Amino acid sequence: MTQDLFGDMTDDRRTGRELLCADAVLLRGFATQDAPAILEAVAQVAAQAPFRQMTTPGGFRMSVAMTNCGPLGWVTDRRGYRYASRDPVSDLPWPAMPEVLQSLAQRAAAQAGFDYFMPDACLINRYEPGARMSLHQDKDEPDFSQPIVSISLGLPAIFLFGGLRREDKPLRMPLLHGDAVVWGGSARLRYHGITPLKQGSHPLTGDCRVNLTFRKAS
Ligand code: MD6
Ligand code: FE
Repeated sequence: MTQDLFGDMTDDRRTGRELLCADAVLLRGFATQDAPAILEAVAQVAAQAPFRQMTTPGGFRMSVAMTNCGPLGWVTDRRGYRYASRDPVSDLPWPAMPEVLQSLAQRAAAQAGFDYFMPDACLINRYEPGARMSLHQDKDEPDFSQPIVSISLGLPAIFLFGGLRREDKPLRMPLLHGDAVVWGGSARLRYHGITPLKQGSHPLTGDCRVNLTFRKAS
């Protein structure tokens, strides 16, 4: 783990900590060491619950392919956005959240000042070149006092980090392989998105970006 490499040094720049805004922290390289194990866990999840492009309530097919693990998974279809305990494709429960993922999310949250984070939902997003995520708020969870932990692997992406109103001009922040973002509190309902992924190749993921977001959804 990155913080162990730096021993007792707590200087923010050395530990790769950047404050995006109040209550949103970027932990550069937090997951780099664990990336092979994380990607192995993602492959195991996807073997049981394959990546699929879901449909928005408005009838559009998302460019990002998604799957989930843990007791709850985020889904969208013509009926709306929600959390569900079963994969609608197979009607089976989502795969259990692998320990390596659970522990990673808890450690990232604790680094950002959220102790005792117990995620019960892990949404896994896979972006191929051209895939994007338009500006949105994460508001399908019942308790906005709980943070969200986001891990980026593979190809880099530009994260759009807006305000509490859709019209607020977003910051553009590159998210690189191994980066973690933890946000909560006053940042929890900020609009955010991902610009269309650029072509490229990453040694661990090939031509894609994988993003994991951990939430308490019950
Ligand atoms: C992504 N992330 O990074 C999309 N949502 O691919 C999100 O939509 C997101 O990174 C809530 C909190 C953190 C995130
Ligand atoms: Fe989001």
